[in-house]
Amino acid sequence: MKHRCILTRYHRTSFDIALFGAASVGKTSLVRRSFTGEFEMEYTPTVEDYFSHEIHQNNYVNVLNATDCAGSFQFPAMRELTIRRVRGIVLVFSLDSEFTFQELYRILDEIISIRGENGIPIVLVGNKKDLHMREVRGEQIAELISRYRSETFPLRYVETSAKDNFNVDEVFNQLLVLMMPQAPPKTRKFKIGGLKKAKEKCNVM
Ligand SMILES: Nc1nc2c(ncn2[C@@H]2O[C@H](COP(=O)(O)OP(=O)(O)OP(=O)(O)O)[C@@H](O)[C@H]2O)c(=O)[nH]1
Ligand SMILES: [Mg+2]
Repeated sequence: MKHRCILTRYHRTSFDIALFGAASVGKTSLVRRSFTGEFEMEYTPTVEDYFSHEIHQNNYVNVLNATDCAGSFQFPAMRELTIRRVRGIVLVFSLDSEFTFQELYRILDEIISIRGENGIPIVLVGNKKDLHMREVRGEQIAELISRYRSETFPLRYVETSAKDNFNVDEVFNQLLVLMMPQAPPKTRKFKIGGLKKAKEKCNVM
């Protein structure tokens, strides 16, 4: 009798990403909502926090290691280190606050000055869509995108509500798509379940 083993191989790739944006725009709420399914109405300012999440697609496992940064500009050295280290950035403003949108210019200028010609993929997020109190016009967003989007700084835009769980996973999926072409460094193949699991998958012919 012939035994033919079908081993399920998974390609596992890790991506370090970071969330930036003004205070209280919903960075923590977005990453929590997408990674754990939870949402808190109560506001607790972040100093720096870390979240990890696996996205499974066929035989691929993409691990997102997210650094959730402080909204205030109190920690420039920490921020610079994070911008140098990560492979993708989620940049959040609140659709009901013109001030939080204007802050993006400052953050984008900083990202560009630090990353230089190496560039980095960015997903721009207009959050709190559920509030229906829009202070930021579509033309303003289009203007910012056309000013900063380039081959080295690919940029996509998503409108979300962390509260209503609207479009939240889309943010991280879009960032993955932008990061994919430069994937390899941390890619490795592995077999789930070790020998026992592999034996269970043997087809007897
Ligand atoms: N209505 C509404 N409220 C939201 C939404 N997302 C977040 N919030 C609320 O906005 C407040 C701030 O949310 P956080 O996620 O803590 O904001 P943050 O950007 O992490 O703030 P910092 O950590 O201070 O930078 C909290 O009270 C959240 O409940 C949303 O989509 N809609
Ligand atoms: Mg936070």
